Amino acid sequence: MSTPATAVQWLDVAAAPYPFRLPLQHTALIMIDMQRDFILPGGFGETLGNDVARLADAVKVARGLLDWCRHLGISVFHTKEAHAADLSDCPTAKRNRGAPALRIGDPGPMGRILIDGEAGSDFVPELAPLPGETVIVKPGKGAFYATALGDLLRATDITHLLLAGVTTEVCVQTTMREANDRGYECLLIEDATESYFPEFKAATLAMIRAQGGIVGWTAPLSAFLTATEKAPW
Ligand code: C5J
Repeated sequence: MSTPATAVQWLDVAAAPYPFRLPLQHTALIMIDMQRDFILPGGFGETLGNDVARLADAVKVARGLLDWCRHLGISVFHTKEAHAADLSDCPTAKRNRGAPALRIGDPGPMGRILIDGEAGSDFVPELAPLPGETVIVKPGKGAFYATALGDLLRATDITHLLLAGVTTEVCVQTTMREANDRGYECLLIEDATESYFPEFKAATLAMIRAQGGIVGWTAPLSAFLTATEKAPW
């Protein structure tokens, strides 16, 4: 059955702590920091001492989510954590934190670490943005801090967000909390996000959906796919 251009199409996703209802035309996917610097050897994640291989499965699931959102016409935003070449947007505290093998801005195997425009800061090829999709370059962990994301979502009447990306307890959780405080209804796709630390991922998912969904909802990609298959339109 064809749908009038103005009719909102609703999806009911089996989620925790209870079903998540989203209006397709007012929903955006926020794909967070699927960059070589976090996912591939030689990048920022590995210089911090992490096993980046843990993220590979989430990249595959995120690709499925991305394909499905594109198919449904859901707006797609890709974020990347990256800094200006002169580091003017990188707080000294961030650069100096810890004892990494390479710091932000240092030359690494994929170019300067976490610098916008360098190969390492770019997206992994399977999750590269398509023309027309928005790329948000962010200097912090949250995608709303010091970016135009909030203005762009407001301008396009987005009320609901699907979230995916890396890492679960850092940039994904920070962004979801920022979005929740701004009044967005947020669903984190559980298997399209990953952490270098399995226990941190589990704790983040539990925190998000605790207390009646104090930060939002979580569901596996399969639940989102099933919801679209069951949709009456
Ligand atoms: C981190 C991120 N982990 N994208 N960034 O430093 O989660």
